[in-house]
Amino acid sequence: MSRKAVLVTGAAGEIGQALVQGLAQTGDYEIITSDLMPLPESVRPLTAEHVQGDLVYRVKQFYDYDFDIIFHLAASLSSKAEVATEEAHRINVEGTMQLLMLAAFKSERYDKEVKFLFPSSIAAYGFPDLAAKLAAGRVREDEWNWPHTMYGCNKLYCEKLGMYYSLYHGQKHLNPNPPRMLDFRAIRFPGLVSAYTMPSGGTSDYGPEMLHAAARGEPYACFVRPDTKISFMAMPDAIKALLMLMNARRERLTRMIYNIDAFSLTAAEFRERAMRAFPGAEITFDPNPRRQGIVDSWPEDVDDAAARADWDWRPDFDIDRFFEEYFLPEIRRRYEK
Ligand code: AKB
Repeated sequence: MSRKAVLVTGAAGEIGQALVQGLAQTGDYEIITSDLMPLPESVRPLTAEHVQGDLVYRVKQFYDYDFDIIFHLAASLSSKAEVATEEAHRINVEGTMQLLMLAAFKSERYDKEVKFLFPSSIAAYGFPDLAAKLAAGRVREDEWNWPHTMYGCNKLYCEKLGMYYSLYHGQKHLNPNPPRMLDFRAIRFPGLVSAYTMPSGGTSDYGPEMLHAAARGEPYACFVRPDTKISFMAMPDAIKALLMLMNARRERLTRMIYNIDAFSLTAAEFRERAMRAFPGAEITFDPNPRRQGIVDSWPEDVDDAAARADWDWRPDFDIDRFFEEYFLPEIRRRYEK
């Protein structure tokens, strides 16, 4: 069986590196990557080609390739996007639009539904104030879609663009014999934590930053209050979810945008777990009002019933398994070296 051609943008980022490894393990894909940065040596041998540069200007180059699947991960994350809003809009929206146009063109031209996998975010939600967040509890996909950040607005809008290109582009669905349209699928990710890589530019970064600092024996001042609570997930579960959604049968999917959930915890609980594992750790709290405001607008927890029903989503790592079976053994091994 010939291998499917997959494009992974943002491949040098946290999700990108882990996804390339996950795809490569299956042996079923020819992996082409792109990123502003060179690919780290740990993943370079797993790919057929890496295109380095700004996606918005590089996308034309990809019209020569025959992709079956596109994972569009390149993005400017929430904290960074808030200080460079115009640039974030260009990267997050223009980059996505260019790739959607490419996928739409390929789908129609070659009469195949190019799959377009998009990592959206809990940043697509937005509560007017903390009281509303606490009262809401677990939110469903169509609730509270009022993001407070440029990044959240970009993600929500790109979800809509993906749906448009999948269903209505050029109003072609009204043709008697409509052409093939691309197959858009998105996951709203919570904060992700990897034992191998560090996030940069996000606002959920306090979780992984705190744990990595504690493991390295460095002091850490957490930029949100101890009571701040949002959902988090182990990176291997995030990759599992992307691969599961990629493989899900289209007839089973009742929506294009899915929440997924693993565990929620407060910053104080993160600290408690870090102190238990690394008793000498120095972790203090020094909230930054802007970053605090962003996390206060995100849900404490999300309802992932649709993902569970439609494509059998279940995380492997709840909070205990995350610490005991994934993060702590891996990070100890890493920093002991
Ligand atoms: C961020 O903090 O911006 C991201 C996210 C939650 O999408 N990690």
